[in-house]
Amino acid sequence: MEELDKSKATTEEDLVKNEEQALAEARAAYLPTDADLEDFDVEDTTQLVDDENDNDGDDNANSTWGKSLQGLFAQMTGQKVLTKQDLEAPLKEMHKLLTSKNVAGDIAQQICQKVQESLIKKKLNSMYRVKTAVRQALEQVINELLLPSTQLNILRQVVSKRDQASSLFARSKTQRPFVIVVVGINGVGKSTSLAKLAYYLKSNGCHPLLAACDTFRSGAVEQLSVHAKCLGLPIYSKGYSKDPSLVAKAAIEQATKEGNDVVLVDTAGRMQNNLPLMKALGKLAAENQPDMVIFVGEALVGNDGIDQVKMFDKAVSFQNKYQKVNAILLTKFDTVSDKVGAALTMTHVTNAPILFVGTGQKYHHLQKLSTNGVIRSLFA
Ligand SMILES: Nc1nc2c(ncn2[C@@H]2O[C@H](COP(=O)(O)OP(=O)(O)O)[C@@H](O)[C@H]2O)c(=O)[nH]1
Ligand SMILES: [Mg+2]
Repeated sequence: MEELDKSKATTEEDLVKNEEQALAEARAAYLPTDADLEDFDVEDTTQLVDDENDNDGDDNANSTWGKSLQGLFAQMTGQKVLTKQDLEAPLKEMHKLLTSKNVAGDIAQQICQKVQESLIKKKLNSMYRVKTAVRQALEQVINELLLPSTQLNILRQVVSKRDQASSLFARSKTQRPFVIVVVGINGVGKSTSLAKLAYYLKSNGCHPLLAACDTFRSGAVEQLSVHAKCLGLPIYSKGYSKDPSLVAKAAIEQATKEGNDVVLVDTAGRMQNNLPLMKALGKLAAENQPDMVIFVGEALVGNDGIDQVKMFDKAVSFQNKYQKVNAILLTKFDTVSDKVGAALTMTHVTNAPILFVGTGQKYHHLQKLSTNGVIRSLFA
């Protein structure tokens, strides 16, 4: 109905009024209010999962963790040295638990294997010790999984490139900005997440330019343009049916001239098995050499997530082996709080860290993911 009303708008005044109203609605939907921001901190992972009462001991049998492990390891009370046999049944339970939380089967297997390796032949003489040992072993394994070899801090990277440029070229405006490309299948939240990243970077003193390189899906350019207006940021767009790689290139050139320190490139969603579209993405990556490629996926994705992230990683590196998926952003975390499996699975498959998780539709709904949060969610 609203669509029809809009098409009836005959005078220019009506059009402007409609546009203003749409923008006001978008602002209300996306921009956080002062009250929203009062307790907000992107680093504060307690907002995802409450870590407040976290302590190693876990001797509190009333905690969920305590209960889970009591069930899993009750049979071990009184054991002196843990053997492979002792661990078999409880690890099978742990495997079941992990897969029920969406951890892909073979990743769950590897986690259990590592926990087993670190516990076998350990001398333990009380229930309390078993629980602590298992928790520590699991924490260690998950820590290694979630913090792969490359740690990354998007803000530090953008600022560091900018500072390097300003000292080297004394603001000659010839140094390329930091370029970020978001990739993923349709509807996972790429454009929304891109807007959230822009909000985060702007709030921290950066000057982003949005590049509308989803030249495929009808409405995508307008959607990004609404975000740009809400955020008070510039956008580079050339409409539809254009080669997204060329649009990105032109956007980077404009940002270089205008002194924007970071370009956020939106791309069209595509299924990972759509070869022509995946090739186009490879071309965009090879021709524009982004500093960071972020794979955006839904937190609730199951085993398909492995295939998705692998295929995108392959596509991005297709024409340039130095390009890869550098980071993962998991969206809609607010709708699947206990399904943290995708985080573990995807990080393991790509060795790319989870940059942020999306926790809602507003711009400030972006959070870092803590190991403790993941462990608590797994055993909640
Ligand atoms: N609840 C929730 N919704 C989200 C989140 N991120 C994105 N969305 C919603 O997911 C839908 C698709 O988002 P969009 O950015 O257009 O996806 P794209 O096709 O990948 O660009 C929109 O309705 C967004 O508001 C999130 O973290 N939580
Ligand atoms: Mg989009």
